[in-house]
Amino acid sequence: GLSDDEWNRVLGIWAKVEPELPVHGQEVMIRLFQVHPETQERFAKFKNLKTIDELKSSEELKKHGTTVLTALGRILKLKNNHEPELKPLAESHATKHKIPVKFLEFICEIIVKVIAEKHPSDFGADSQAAMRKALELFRNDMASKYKEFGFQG
Ligand code: BLA
Repeated sequence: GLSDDEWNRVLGIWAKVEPELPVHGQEVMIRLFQVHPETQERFAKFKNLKTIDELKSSEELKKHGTTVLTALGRILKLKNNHEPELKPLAESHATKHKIPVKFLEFICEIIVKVIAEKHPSDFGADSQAAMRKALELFRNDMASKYKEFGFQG
């Protein structure tokens, strides 16, 4: 688990992300699709967006980015007690969307990078390390729930 200091760092930077959640979410999704194009194929509603301009002007993509970061924020705020919030998410991702753990790794790394770019003076090495640890906890628990739902991930 994370220490109190680590959780304070995670929730401290999250408080700076939250006022502009849609902007961060949109950037995360666009970056994910650019760096790992195979992830875009998983979205029936986004796979036809070809250019960066199309991605940027999609209100639906911005909305999805907001959904992602809103769910993640709720999970982070529950610290180590995220199981009730995680379970339905793991279920949909295991049985409906079928998203490999590898893709969760991709998006988590991009989330750290986007926050680092947007908040250079508030997200130093120790805070980045704490966030990586929190996201690893999230992924590991998603992976073990995946198995309970019969998806090897
Ligand atoms: C949908 N993803 C969702 C939903 C939530 C999240 C809350 C809507 C409710 C549901 O279907 O359960 C949450 N998505 C997240 C979180 C992360 C995220 C917390 O990416 C990351 C921290 N889901 C993934 C990844 C992909 C993904 C890595 O975690 C793709 C590479 C796909 N999520 C995905 C898809 C949907 C979805 C395809 C359905 C989208 C739709 O058609 O509405």
